[in-house]
Formats: sequence, C-alpha cells, structure tokens
Amino acid sequence: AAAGPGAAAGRIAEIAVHQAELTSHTPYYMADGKTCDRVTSVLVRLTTDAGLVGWGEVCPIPGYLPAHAGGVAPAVEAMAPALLGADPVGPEAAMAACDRLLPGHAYAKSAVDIALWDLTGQAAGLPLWRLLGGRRAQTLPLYHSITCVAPERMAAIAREAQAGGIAQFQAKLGADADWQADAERLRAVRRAVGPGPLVYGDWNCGAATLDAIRVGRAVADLDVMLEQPCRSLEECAEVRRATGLAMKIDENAHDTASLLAAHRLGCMDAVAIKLSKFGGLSAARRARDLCLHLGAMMVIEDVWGSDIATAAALHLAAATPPERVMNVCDLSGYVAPRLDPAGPVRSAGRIAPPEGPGLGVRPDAGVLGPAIAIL
Ligand code: 0XW
Ligand code: MG
Repeated sequence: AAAGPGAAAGRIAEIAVHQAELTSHTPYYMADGKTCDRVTSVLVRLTTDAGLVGWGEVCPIPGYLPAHAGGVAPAVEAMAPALLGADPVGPEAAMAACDRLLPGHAYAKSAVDIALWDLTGQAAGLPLWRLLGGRRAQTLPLYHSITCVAPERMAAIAREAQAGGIAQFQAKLGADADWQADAERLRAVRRAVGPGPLVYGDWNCGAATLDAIRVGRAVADLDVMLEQPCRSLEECAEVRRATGLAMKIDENAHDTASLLAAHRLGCMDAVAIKLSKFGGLSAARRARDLCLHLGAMMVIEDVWGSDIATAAALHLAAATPPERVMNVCDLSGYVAPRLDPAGPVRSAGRIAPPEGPGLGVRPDAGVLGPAIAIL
C-alpha cells in the first residue's frame, strides 16, 4: 500500500493557525457539567518553500484538561522561531527545538507535531502508519461513547451502536451526582448488549472515592470496567482496590512519569493514549512503546476533534500490535462539520487509517475560516 513518489520537503516557510467550530450530532454530557456540544478545534498549517502543506489539529474540551483552544495560537507563535526555516522531516528534532523555547503546552505542540508528521509522510510518499512502525492491523475496533442521560436511553444508544457492529461501549457517568443512577446506567448498558462486549463507565474525574466505590460494589457482579472515576491516580487506585474492578486511566495519564506512576499503583489495566495529552504523534508513540512494556491495553485516540486528529490517531493505532489496542475512536463521526469529507468512517464497528501519503486527509478549504494567525 505504498503511496505516490515522495517530494522534496524544503524548509518550513509559513505557519498558519485556523479554527473550526465543531458541533456534536447529539448532546454529549459528562460529569461536572462538562460537555462537547460545541467546541473550538484549532488547525495548524505548515507550508514549506518546496510547496508542501502539512496539517495538524487539536481540539480541547473546556474544563476537561489543562488545555485551552485560545492558547494554541500564542503557543505556536512562541515556538515559531524554532520552526520557521527548519527541516520538517524527522519531527522529533523540530519538536525538541520547540521544547527548548516553550516547555510544556503539550496540547499546542500536538497540532504542530502532527503537521510535521504530515509533511514527513508526504516527503517520503508514504502513509504515516508505515513510518510509525508498519501496518499491524488492517482495521481497528471502535468503541462508542454514550452520553450520560437516563439509563434506559443509554441502553437504547448502546443497542443502536451494537446493531452497527460496535462491540465496546463507554458509558458516561456522574452527570447528576446520583451514584445509584450511575450503577443503573452500567447495569442497563451491560444488559442491553448481552455478554461479551466490553462495557466501561467513565466519570471523567467527577466522582468522590466514596461514590465510585459504592457504584463499583453495586455492580461488582457484572463484567464492567471503570474509567478515571476520581481526580487523582491515588484515588483511582483506591477505587480499583476497593471494588476489584479493572480500571482505565485517562485524564491522569499524559506523560512518561504519569504512566509509570499509574503502573506502580496497579490501576492501569487500560489507558487512553490521546495525542494532545502527550504532545502529538511523536510523544504518543513513545507512550505507546512504554505501554507495550508495561502491559496496559491502549485506547489510541485524541480528546476530541475532526478528521485531522482522527486520522493521526488511526495511523498510530494501525502501527501498534493489535493485541494491545483495546480500541480507537472515530471522533470525526461525532461532530459536524467534517473537515475532510473523504476521511475514514466507521464500518461494521471498525475503521482504517487513510492510505494517501502523510496523514492522507486535509481540511476542505470551504470549511475553515480565515487564518487567525500567520507567521
Ligand atoms: C474525551 N471524551 C470525552 C471524548 C471521547 O469520546 C472519549 C471521552 C473520554 O473522556 O474518554
Ligand atoms: Mg475518558
């Protein structure tokens, strides 16, 4: 599945930042009043003096993580001296130069790093999955994320997704701070999909250990996993110990140190490798490799976004040993507009990365507004 011939990459001559407002197809509620109903996605476009154009995307959810859509353009401006005139091929070198100018700000770096990988892939004439380790799986299993509403409504959403081939279900919990309703949500979704499919409940940090333990014990007879019930790793580990239920860590896993800490605490049966938590494909690939060693099952995705973020994560997931890829997410399927209407879509509960060189997707010019920054 080699793509077309490579092109001379040239040097980075221009950086542009665009925004797109993404609206969820259906309301999406999480604990603590968080929602993805309408969010700003930020697109970074890198143009080289050889005429190549690379794209990156980061879409923070307000209140979800220390990441802010309005912070991306100033962060990119701070990194611009390391990028303008740089060779984009081999993104880790350019990102190391960015790290020296601006420590931290992983979310803003994620969009830059993805755009560098897009350029690198185009220069090589290869899809990114080939550069990130080679194809390990033709298609990847998707989960379906279920908004936190009434238990029977969540069960109906699960059944609908299952009819389309989905076999993994993430039930959002905690939107009404009613632990008995959360137990019923897990019970209703578990019952709806029958034995076999993976069901897990995600509090997005919104539960006290007391409530999460009560829920976990109330459903301890069921085959369910819990995700990020509380704000800290220590609290999540406490919930895992007290309930005996497997645990997925999401918000607390964002770098090498936090992955090692979660592993040491024995609470990382699964982990969300979201590109923008770690700082893009380069950092997520290092996290992927560490998790292969630590033994955690991985969800390879991003926080939110449309076709650029989705494609980037799918390339990394397709290049990861499939026995450790728990699932991936078709973020672009939850939101409008599609940035690239030709981007990958779910089919029978699975999805595949694009085949073209680089990311293999690019935003439709009509969808993006004018650049908010050009450097
Ligand atoms: C980041 N989310 C809210 C969106 C994705 O669907 C998954 C979810 C999470 O917290 O895991
Ligand atoms: Mg989560």
